[in-house]
Amino acid sequence: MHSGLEIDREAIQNDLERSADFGMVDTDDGVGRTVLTGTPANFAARNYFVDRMITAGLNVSVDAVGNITGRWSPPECDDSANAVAAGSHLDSVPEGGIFDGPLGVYAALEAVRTIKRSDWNIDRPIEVVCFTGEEGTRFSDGVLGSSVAAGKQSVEQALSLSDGETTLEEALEDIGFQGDGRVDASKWDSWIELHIEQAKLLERAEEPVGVVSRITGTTRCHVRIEGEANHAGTTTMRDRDDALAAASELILTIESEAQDVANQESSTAVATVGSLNVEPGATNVIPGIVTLDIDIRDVERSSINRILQTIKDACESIRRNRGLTVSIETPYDIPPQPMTGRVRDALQDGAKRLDMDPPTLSSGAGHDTMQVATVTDAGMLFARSRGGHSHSPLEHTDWLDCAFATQVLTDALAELAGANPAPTDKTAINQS
Ligand code: HGY
Ligand code: MN
Ligand code: MN
Repeated sequence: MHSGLEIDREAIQNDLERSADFGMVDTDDGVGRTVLTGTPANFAARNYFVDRMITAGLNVSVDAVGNITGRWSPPECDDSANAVAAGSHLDSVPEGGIFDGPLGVYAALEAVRTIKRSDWNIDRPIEVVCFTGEEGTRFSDGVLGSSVAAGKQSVEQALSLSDGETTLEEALEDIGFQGDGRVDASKWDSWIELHIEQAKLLERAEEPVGVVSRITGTTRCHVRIEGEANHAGTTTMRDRDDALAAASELILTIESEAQDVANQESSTAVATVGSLNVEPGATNVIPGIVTLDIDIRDVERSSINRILQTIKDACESIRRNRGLTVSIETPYDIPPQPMTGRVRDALQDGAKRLDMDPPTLSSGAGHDTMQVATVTDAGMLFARSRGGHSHSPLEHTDWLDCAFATQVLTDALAELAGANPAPTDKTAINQS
């Protein structure tokens, strides 16, 4: 590590343990957190983060979709230069873990605190960022704040998103985090996100950290199948238009196609029917309407296209063979995203200064970085996940691994910000 840039391990652990208090839920699997965008738990998590950034002397701002930025631009740096940014998200899935998101946010803050208290100068400002609604469990399909920061959707479009009762704008107003303007990721020099791996590769390799080469593409389909609700006892089998039986055909076709693609073309191809809704949903009524949501992913675009085509063909055969009405939309379609060499190199340099030689690996999970990487140089660092668990209270990353990863992030950020040892005759520049 750059000498004099040792992080404070306790500080990052304290921040993460405190962050875990917000939206804490007790489950059979242990203690998790539920922090959905715009809820009181989200308010508490955001507020604590803002307090910690103010305490660290950063200049805090909140944009119109609730993205939070803490900026450090010390006197000796060029305030007009494009900033180096780092961060992640503070929202969670229901009963999620305490590291998915907060690790990246608080590691970025600790990195700035470390450089700030050191004898190093930086050439570029550094910004610590928390994006709104990465998980998409309440509004949109995910990566919400970063999609606005990357110009993928307008502030107006985002604010009008609704959970069926409340718009994002109202939810953010409720918690006092509906600010002004827009974080513009294209203005950054570069971006790094530290995140838990949420898989088992680093654990199997006995490595604490890994450098991400590319992030999977994700396409989500919403399918609606309309049959005819009818009496389960008096409707003969040949007189039925059973929407759930038709959906079951589709679901098994999706599974077998994804298995074929994974076996034949790309082992990282996956497809999941994550939600299914049956109407009217009574035991003695033939299902009239079924809606299902499908999540298709791979680091190869060709795999996603092949699975998507099979889904469309299967919908067509349900129309033709069963005479049902089938509609399919793909409102969420993010291509696979390679990470930038310059940022990957800075992360590898940081790890090498700690005598580590981290593996490179692709990400099967989606992240805010896949949006940011479309408009600036971007990279990700993974920290080992115990048992690969995530999106559950079983999610855990050892504190030493959190420290290692935060140290690598700090070194990489320092490198990208042009950190250099302050001249020894440094006047008493007010660093606060
Ligand atoms: O769904 C994802 O891949 C991410 O964890 N939100
Ligand atoms: Mn997640
Ligand atoms: Mn995440």
